[in-house]
Amino acid sequence: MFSKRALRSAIGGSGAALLAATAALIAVTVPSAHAADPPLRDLAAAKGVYMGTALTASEATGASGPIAGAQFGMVTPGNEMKWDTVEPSRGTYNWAPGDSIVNFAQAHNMQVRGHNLVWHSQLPNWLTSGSFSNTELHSILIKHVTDEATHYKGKVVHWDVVNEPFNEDGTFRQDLWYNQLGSSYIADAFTAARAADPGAKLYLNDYNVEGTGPKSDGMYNLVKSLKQQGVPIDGVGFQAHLILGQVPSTFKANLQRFADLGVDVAITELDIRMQTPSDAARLQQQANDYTSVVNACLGVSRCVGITVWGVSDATSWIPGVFPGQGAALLYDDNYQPKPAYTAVRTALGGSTTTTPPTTPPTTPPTTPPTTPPGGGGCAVTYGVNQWNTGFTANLTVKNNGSAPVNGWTLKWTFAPGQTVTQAWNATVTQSGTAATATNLSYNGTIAAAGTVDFGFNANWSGSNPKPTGFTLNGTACTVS
Ligand code: 9MR
Repeated sequence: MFSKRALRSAIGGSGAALLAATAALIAVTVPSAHAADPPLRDLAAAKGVYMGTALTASEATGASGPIAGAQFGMVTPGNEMKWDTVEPSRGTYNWAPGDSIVNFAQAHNMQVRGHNLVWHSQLPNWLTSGSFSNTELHSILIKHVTDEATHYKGKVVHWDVVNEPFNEDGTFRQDLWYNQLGSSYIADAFTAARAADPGAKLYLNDYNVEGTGPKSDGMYNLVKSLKQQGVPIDGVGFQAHLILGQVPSTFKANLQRFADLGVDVAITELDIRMQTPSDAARLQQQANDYTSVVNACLGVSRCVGITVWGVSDATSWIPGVFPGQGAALLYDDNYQPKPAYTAVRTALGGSTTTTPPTTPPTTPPTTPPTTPPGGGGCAVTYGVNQWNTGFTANLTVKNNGSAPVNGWTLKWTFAPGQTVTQAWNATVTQSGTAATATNLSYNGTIAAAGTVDFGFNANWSGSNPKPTGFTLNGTACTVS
């Protein structure tokens, strides 16, 4: 059957079809050393994780933009959803910067990690110098969380609800929130975020918590207690602003112990800084370090993805904060991929030797229905690309009705020997020859006369005919 990771259906993985199709092609005709590798986002999706990047609005319109759109399936706004940008004066919201990142994401078929709702930093002056009573501060906090999560409802898949609440010794940071409201501000923020956007996964996020130690222990104890209290926390983000040669050896075990509390884990702000200028030895060490981080995530089934904190060394935050250090990302100052890029690609199952395409297509080609049936019902187009004993299927499901379909389940019957191994843009389960695909959170609506695409990889034996008996929410579909 399926691994848990495969059943997570490759978040952001619409391009996995391209990967699989490319892999199929390679297997038959093309020497792999010369094949253009799929982008990181597709390699990650094929592993059941996402690969993301931070992006500021100015980076999105600059040289980082095309790389981000091509290589990454998730985007975190670098600054555009922080309090000082979003609510520069009390009760007045400035959504345009954050919206621009959402629009960029949608234009590039990426998902969005919202960052962040509550933090001690990048707060507007009216808030930090307002001398509010505890009661008033609490209501300001809840209103901000509610209004921002509501504005981005359905557009943000993960929220960093509370960012960086810990001191290095694992005690709570003495910031505006803790000092006036006590640690209960954390639970209250999660509860408000869940009420505003029940569909978003809610994360606690911090740095220097990647390996076990006092700070990580503090976070562990908090997550355990939040879970015990029934506070709606779904995930823990490990920022991973790391130093060359210092990837904690306990990273994977630490991720696993949090996952064992019943939360997802994610690497949310990865960069690995070094003394600059870089040299070949440092870049190789960095490549090894990136490999270790990717492997730590891939080794934990509840690790859902990895976000690097920016595309290029040219615009990274690091030299401004750590003078003399930098070169921490996957692309150099000239936007060229570094050994670390190749290392990440290899760790995600890509090739070790090829030069990545700079602007690969991000959306797999889809085949529209060739014989649209009249009237209501549905039409399935089933495209297959097969080799030896495996195949990739890309399905387009058309709603021929005059009303939207909200939430969809497509069922069909395989031939004996056809077994799905991995799906994208849907959750696919199988019992014998009976298969069921259901929508993910972001593609549950099929407009009237609209379509939805998903796909899967599978094995076959004997013969590999087109499956039969397709039904959409119980209504029979034509198939072509
Ligand atoms: O990348 C962000 C940078 O542009 C800002 O100047 C900086 C200001 O605090 O915040 C950076 O992002 C931080 C993130 O929001 C939280 N974790 C640490 C990141 C690096 O400082």
